[in-house]
Amino acid sequence: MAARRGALIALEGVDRAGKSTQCRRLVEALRDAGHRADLLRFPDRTTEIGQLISSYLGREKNLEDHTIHLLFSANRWEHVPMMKEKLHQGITVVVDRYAFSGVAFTSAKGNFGLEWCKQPDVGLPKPDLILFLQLSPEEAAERGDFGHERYETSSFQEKVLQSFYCLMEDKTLNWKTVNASKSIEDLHREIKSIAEKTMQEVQNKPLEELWK
Ligand code: NYM
Ligand code: MG
Repeated sequence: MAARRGALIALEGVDRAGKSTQCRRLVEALRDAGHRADLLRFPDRTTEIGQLISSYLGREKNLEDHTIHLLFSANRWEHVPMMKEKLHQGITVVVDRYAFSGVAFTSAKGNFGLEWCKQPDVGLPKPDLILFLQLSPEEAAERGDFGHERYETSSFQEKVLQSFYCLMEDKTLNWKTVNASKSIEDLHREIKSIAEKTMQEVQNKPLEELWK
């Protein structure tokens, strides 16, 4: 029998929904429970491509809209060999944002169709679970000022949310919406339990390809 594989779990949602906190908590809790788990975040600003992305987000650099979209995708692809290796070794990989942020943010710019936006990410490892941390734009605003990076305005985030809703209509993907206005602790418990159930369910199933 083939060795059990790890699960690929993505956390998505608008800015300030608490994704990074919940990703960290999830990986810690899975490790404490004896599972092997690793955290990845996209964009990964540490690579050469990631540094370009970071200077774009920080407005030090202007990049044409298609170009930055492709760089975000390339930043995912450069991690694919390592992600596959981990998953096949039985390590669960938790990703803080994935291709869905890529599509939602670019398509929120208005002059991009969803289909064009999805193409560069077709064939990436398909997440076994996508947890969508749902928070209304009003609640996000109540969490204090947005940062100063590109995209960090409530009007843009509103459009991003609408794009996420379109992506969530795809029933070939395992989207689970969780209420991100709950306390960190309650949300963590809910996420951990959904994640463990998924890990159990997919351990003997092949890893699939996204949007293929
Ligand atoms: N973002 C993130 C994109 O526009 N496309 C992508 O493919 C990804 C992964 O980058 N506002 C946007 C969403 C965020 C910004 O993310 C930086 P973070 O999680 O704040 O570092
Ligand atoms: Mg941010």
